[in-house]
Amino acid sequence: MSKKQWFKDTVVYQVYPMSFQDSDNDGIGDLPGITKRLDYIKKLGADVIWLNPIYESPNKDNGYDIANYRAINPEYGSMNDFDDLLNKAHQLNLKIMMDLVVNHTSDQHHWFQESKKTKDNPFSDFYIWRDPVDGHEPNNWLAAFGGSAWTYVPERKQYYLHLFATGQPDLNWENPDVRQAVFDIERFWLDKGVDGFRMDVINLISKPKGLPDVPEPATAGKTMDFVADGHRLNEFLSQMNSEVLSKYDTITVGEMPGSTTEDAIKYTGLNSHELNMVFQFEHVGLSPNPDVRLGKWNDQPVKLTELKASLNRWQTGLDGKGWNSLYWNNHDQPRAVSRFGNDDPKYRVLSAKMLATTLHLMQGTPYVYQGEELGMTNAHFTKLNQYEDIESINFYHELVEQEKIVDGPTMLKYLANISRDNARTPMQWNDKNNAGFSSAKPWFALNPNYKSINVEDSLADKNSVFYYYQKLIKLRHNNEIIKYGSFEEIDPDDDQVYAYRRHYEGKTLLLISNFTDKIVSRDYGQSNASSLLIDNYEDDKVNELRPYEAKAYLFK
Ligand code: TEU
Repeated sequence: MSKKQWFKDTVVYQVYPMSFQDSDNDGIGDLPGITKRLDYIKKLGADVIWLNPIYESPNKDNGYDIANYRAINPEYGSMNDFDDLLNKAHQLNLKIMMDLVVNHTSDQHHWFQESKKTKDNPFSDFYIWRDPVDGHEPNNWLAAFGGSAWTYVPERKQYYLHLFATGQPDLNWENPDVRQAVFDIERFWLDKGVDGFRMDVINLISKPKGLPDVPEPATAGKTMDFVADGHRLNEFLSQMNSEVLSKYDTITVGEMPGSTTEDAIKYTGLNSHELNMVFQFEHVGLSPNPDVRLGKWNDQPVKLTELKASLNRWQTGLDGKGWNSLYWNNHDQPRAVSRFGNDDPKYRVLSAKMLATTLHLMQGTPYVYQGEELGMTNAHFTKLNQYEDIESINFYHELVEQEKIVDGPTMLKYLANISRDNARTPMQWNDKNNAGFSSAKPWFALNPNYKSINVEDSLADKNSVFYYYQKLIKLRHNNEIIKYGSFEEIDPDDDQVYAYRRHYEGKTLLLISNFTDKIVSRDYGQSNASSLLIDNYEDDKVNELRPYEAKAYLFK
């Protein structure tokens, strides 16, 4: 494997700094807190740490609105704290991946502060400004966090585009000065020794020519799909790669809402020289509400056959042509065991291990979101004032109070099922005060189940989800067939069991996962296997699959 391809051998651990570990007792996670916990991440076996944004920000979208790309948010610490974290991580042979948010900045960034003043200053064309059309917004695009994607600025007598919050103006990537400014930001962090970037909604940076309306009825989801994977995206990513990324030994992943496998092959293809891999959204966008105006806000479970069809499409679609990221959850998604498994105490551990086995034996680079390795669950909030996320709150007000599309109790059920807040409750380190996250009142509510789901208890239990993840990561590190094997789907229509094979250099790996709480039996020839690689029941009844049982076999 060439030096440049080490991303195929790695497992990434995602840290949401605000909720990971507080060290200065202000109730907010910080960089020294992460440094203090590096040994824990190393013990899990991860190779890379993805840090959600830690830059100076007014935090209208928890750091995804950056006001200064070269300064650390004081709530997280200083640049010296960052340098200390980076050095200690490297001493432990852990790489650091930063979150690069360059589709938009904060409206408090000095570029925007200048841009909005006049039409003829050096930053006037750094953003996407348009004249009113018949006294209204330039088109019918809607923003991902509610309302129009346009906001009027009287000083300029123009609207500016923001695909997300009004405080997140979209950068104008058509402007070569914007691209060079972004490349300089990347060089700043890469020259400090950072090992790569997760690029936030990077497939939105090339806007469609003329910014035409989306087909009515416009929705936020349709707007994002309409803008995604624009006509100059490959050009911009190729320029970024040739001018910056190719000069360093980096790992890069592009967050690409709406991208297809065909798109992903263009960005991550073996000869594409753009990015290493993408975060696609198909499998986490399943079971949307039948009413398109409600988008993702739904409480229906994901159908296994649809989940299999989606993941299998990406496995077979990129096999030998590109590279997948593998993830069940992150800071934008509900907790995996609640969404795809079963967080009833009777089945939580088993189904968390089953989900991990199913994902980690696929082809691609696995991402573990903080707490996923404990089997942390959704928060199961019941009241609106328990929510913090701009997306949750904005859509409650828009869909319940303004547009009256859904009633309050129903929307609260949808939020409990799928809001981003589910992923942002503080990390659960122990069963003591504030779960060991902080000695001050945490910025966001703890999940009360920290009393029974926490790191300390997990490390003391050899059958914990933590040690199971550790085993899976070790299996990946030590088995080429897991890293590089091809993918063969089995029985796509089976709505109880997920099974697939991997093939590499004459060997075959067989994965069989029972996604139900029933005992089922399946025979894929596992009795002829040369060895059992892993089983979340620790013993094997061969053709019988107990509730949420997952196992993998090797055939030599
Ligand atoms: O998310 C992009 C994105 O598409 C998500 O907002 C997703 O569509 C939504 O959360 C689904 O409900 C990235 C970041 O991961 C997210 O945290 C930011 O809020 C967003 O971009 C804007 O920067």
